[in-house]
Amino acid sequence: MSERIEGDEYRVSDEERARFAADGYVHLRGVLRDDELDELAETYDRFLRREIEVPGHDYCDMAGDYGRAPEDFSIVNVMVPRRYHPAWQGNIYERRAASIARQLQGPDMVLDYDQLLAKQPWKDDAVFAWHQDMAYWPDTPDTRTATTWLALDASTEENGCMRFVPATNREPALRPHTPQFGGRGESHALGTELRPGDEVVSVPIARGDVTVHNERVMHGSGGNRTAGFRRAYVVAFRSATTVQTERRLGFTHSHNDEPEVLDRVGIEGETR
Ligand SMILES: O=C(O)CCC(=O)C(=O)O
Repeated sequence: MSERIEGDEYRVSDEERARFAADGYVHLRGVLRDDELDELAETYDRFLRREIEVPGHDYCDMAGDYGRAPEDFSIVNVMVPRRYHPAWQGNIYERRAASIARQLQGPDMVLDYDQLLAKQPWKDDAVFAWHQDMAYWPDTPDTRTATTWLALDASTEENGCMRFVPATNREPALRPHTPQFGGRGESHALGTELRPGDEVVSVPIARGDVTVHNERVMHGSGGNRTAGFRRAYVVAFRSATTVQTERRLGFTHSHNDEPEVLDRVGIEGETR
């Protein structure tokens, strides 16, 4: 059991804080206990069985276009699940992740959005394209972000764990991103290319561990070559003023946001 946990708090060490600042991501062990994970997984699986209704493009495949039939999805993506299942708001993961975000990025971090990313078994194409999260979002003066990625199943090389290119967060400009499966009306996924010399680090993590990444580090993940699901639960924190600005622009991270709002971000070749 993690001695780092005290109620809603998870204690991040100075070394982990330094690693997050330098590399753009960090692996934190033992953030949720087994009983806490079991309870979250029960609701998670209700989303996967579609017992909790998720409208429009907030239930989609991140490895294909919006035309794919749900039974063929490779990466089941549920956007903003706490909106569709309000009982999740304020759950233990949100509270502990908030304590982590504040230690990594400052006391003004607030929850911006949540997301479920479940790779179906035996899906070679359950590949999350290389990207920097900021390419998906409107430009704002303060971009600080802590995105916590919780493994509900052990996340391995074989089932498609997260991969990072350390220190890309310190490059002077975002890399150019392009839509992966047609325009913004046809799919949500954006991607960018590895460059010669990029060092790729795979980060397998245990059930109950999290990785935390910032808005600029380049990351992605490979297919699922196992008989089991790879279930991840993401909660992202940004500064209160940034979240206010996003909402003023009509940007909520829902894939059902107005098309003209989504069109303003993630444009081919755009750099910031
Ligand atoms: O779950 C994955 O493989 C990718 C997740 C991701 O890109 C993100 O949370 O920003």
